[in-house]
Amino acid sequence: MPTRTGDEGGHVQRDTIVALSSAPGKGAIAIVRLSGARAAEIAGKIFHPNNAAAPPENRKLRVGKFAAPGGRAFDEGMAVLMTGPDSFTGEDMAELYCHGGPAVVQALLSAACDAGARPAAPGEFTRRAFLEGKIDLVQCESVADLISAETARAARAALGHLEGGLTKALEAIWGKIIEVGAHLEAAIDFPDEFEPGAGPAPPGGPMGQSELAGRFSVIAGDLAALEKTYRSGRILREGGRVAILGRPNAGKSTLLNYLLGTKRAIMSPIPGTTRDTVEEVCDIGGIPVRLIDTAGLRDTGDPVELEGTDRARRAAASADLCLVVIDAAAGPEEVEWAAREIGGLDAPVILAANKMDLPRANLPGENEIPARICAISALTGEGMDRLRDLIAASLSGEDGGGDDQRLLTRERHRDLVVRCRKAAENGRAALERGLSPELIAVDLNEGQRALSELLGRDYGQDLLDKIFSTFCIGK
Ligand SMILES: Nc1nc2c(ncn2[C@@H]2O[C@H](COP(=O)(O)OP(=O)(O)OP(=O)(O)O)[C@@H](O)[C@H]2O)c(=O)[nH]1
Ligand SMILES: [Mg+2]
Repeated sequence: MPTRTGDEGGHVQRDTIVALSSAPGKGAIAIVRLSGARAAEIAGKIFHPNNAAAPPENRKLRVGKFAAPGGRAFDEGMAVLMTGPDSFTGEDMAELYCHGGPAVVQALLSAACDAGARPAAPGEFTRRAFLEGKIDLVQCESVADLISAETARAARAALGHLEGGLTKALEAIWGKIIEVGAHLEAAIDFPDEFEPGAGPAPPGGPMGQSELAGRFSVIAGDLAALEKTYRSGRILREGGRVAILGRPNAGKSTLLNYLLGTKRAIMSPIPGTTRDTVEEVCDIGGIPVRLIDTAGLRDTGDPVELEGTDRARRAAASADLCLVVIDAAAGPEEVEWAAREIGGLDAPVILAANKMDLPRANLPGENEIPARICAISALTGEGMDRLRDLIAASLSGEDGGGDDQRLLTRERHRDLVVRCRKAAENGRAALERGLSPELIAVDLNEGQRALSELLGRDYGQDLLDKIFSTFCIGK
């Protein structure tokens, strides 16, 4: 593993930080954490174990009382010391378990500061874990993702990243880049064997030009495959936006309510009932889905309704998937409208042919509608399992269905993977143009830099500030 080139790294003595690590508000118990060289000393000043005669032991929970330095006890609870480097941050840490009321927590935080600690910045514990080399940057991000995961599947995916799933995939590519780099170095030293048409490399010698070009293609291909996972990875992390669109009275609000299992939106036989967008999150196939009910689309002179249809269009423009709902009993004009409407949408579309419970309902033919068609009744629930499966499949994408443990989940990941892939493609093109190994090494270095930044082997203060500023305090 290369050394990191950031400006904060290494095993330096940092000041000792303190924060509430459990959720704020009232609860049975709250957890306050300390990390830094003075963690044990500060904990010793504010926590007084009942069996004070016994010496403190690493990782052993003790019962006792909390008090400000030199002050009277304000709570009783438990505390544990965890010495570095085998702690989460890699530094000495203490965890204090007090009663979970705001007054007690505030008293404990103040006591810790009086004893010499400093309030932690957002994500500072995780930042220290990174700086101590306990986890890489992709794993740091997954800590935040695990905390904010809204479905069990999203949480499992974040845990997979924390356990190194994506890191392993990136390291495999890193290994291939290093190997190509070694051959390029050799080619710089033995230029004759690098000539076009020189044939396979002699044992121990540098690879020939075409073999190297092949290696660049493999690296670019691996990166392109990762790149394709970004849509499903982002959706699993942030949630997928699904806009429900259709003409007035098609049953959009009834469908929203059925999928949510609550009467969130007003439903009525009067066309034009929904005026504003109505958004709510639900779990579909383990994916957090933000369903957006919209106003029925029709030409109108009513300014309020017009604003509603504008909002519907905006919801469609920013959606990951559009659910176009038609009243399947309304005749061919409804199907023609849907076909025209779908033609103008950018996002993938599923056509929900609703009201299939009505005797005169007709399912449109595949040739009539340029989208997946699903027959449903939002009133009876018919076809809803299939609709959920289609929504989940569309949001997971072809490449997301396989392995949730190695998805690109953030724009930062995607941008750096694209940068690395382009460098590999440039390297291959340079080889094909017969450029010198020195010039090809420039592309390779660029690719290496992008991967280094992704894993946090090469970072600046600004990058860390940007990433950790989105964390909560206490993590
Ligand atoms: N028979 C039957 N009626 C339905 C079905 N879905 C909705 N309806 C009825 O259709 C009418 C309109 O339903 P809504 O859900 O309010 O329709 P909407 O598309 O939200 O309408 P707007 O908000 O006006 O755009 C209501 O009377 C619903 O009970 C269905 O699957 N079968
Ligand atoms: Mg409605």
